[in-house]
Amino acid sequence: MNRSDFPDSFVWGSATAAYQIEGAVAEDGSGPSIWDTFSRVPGAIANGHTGDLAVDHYHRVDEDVALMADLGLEAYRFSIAWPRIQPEGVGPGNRAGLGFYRDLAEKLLERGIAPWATLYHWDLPQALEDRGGWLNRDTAFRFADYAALVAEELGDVIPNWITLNEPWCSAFLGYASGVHAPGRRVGAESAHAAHHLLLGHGLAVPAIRGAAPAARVGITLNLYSIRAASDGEADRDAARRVDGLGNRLFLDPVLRGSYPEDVIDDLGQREWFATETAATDLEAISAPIDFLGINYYSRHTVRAGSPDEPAISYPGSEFVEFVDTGAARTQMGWEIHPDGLIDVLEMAHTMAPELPLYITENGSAYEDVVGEAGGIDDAERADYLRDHLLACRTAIERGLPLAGYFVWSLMDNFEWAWGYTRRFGIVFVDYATQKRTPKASGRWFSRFLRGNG
Ligand code: IFM
Repeated sequence: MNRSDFPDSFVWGSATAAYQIEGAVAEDGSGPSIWDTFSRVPGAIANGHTGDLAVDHYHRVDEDVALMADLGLEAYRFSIAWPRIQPEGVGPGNRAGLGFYRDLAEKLLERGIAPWATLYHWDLPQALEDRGGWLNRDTAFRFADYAALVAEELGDVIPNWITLNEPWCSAFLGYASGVHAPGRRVGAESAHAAHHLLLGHGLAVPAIRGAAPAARVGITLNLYSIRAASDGEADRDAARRVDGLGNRLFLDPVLRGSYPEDVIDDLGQREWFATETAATDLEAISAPIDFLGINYYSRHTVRAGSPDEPAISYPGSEFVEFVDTGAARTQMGWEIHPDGLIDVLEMAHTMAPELPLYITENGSAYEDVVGEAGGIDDAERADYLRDHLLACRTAIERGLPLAGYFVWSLMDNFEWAWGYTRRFGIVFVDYATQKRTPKASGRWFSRFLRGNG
């Protein structure tokens, strides 16, 4: 496989998110986010880790942009911390926060690296959570205001905009299982959070375009390849449920302007969605987008579980079990299945045949070992990347409109509930010194990008 197997216009980059790398959570007028609060809840995060310092990117922008340039990256997907811009989630933009992202974008452009900004990667201003967070419909409107403000200020230096990252996680990890901020467990009502997130996305799309007419705007969904463990009816129904809650509950409204009725029924939320999702909401949610971002990591094989023993704490899928197929897994326990990347591209393409698709995240956590000479020989991560790039190439050969690929992640960082115990970077970070060292996977990717893969 060579880079020249891909179209010249193919976008090659890496991705990060604000709370995971920036640190400086209380600097220059930034307000608290739900992750600042949640990371202080005893037992919420491995080892009591927080994003207070993270990998200190806020103070190391020059070094980090130089690192990207050295690796040969041509695009960088980062997220903008809403509480840096609006410390209380409303009101005028904080000049220092806006200045930080302007500086970052300008430095990227100077190095020929295209900025891709995500407006919401999970760090809701705590002040908005205090008013109900994503369970409160008003948060969607506050998000659109924030999106317009940022696009107005930074639209001249940021060409590509992603409204939300993985709204499934915000809704169901945040408000159902409670393993992510804000750590609430409201059962099936967590679907209301999903709806308000999607409404926020739909309102933000025209708001961004109004403020920055040249902007390309999309959303990023985490999609899974799902299959039933057997042909039996109960297992197929389990697959339908997991595919419904994980994939279709987000793809359908964004791309088709409707909710999957079976999922709404599984959730027992028909009445709420009948009132709340007036035609106008779905019309807003399905605002035409310029691309769809897909984060792909793994495949799920599922079967029906016992009604006496709920296995998954997600509403409507309580009696579904994940099956261990025996396939290799990463340190996260996620099955490695590169062809699933093609499945999720096909899924989206079937619904929106004209829409360009980007893999906005793909990567793996492994226990990295620093060798005697200081190098990190992460052959498994390099294999993971290579195998998923091969899947990307196959997808393109099959005519799927895949237009770019972003590795998760540029460097090791705060992996949410796992704290710093899981490393996804192609660049190793020594958390004691903040020294960055490209791993073998990063050096391989760099050679690949330079045409010597
Ligand atoms: O670290 C996360 C990222 O923030 C969102 N997508 C999945 C990654 C790995 O868990």
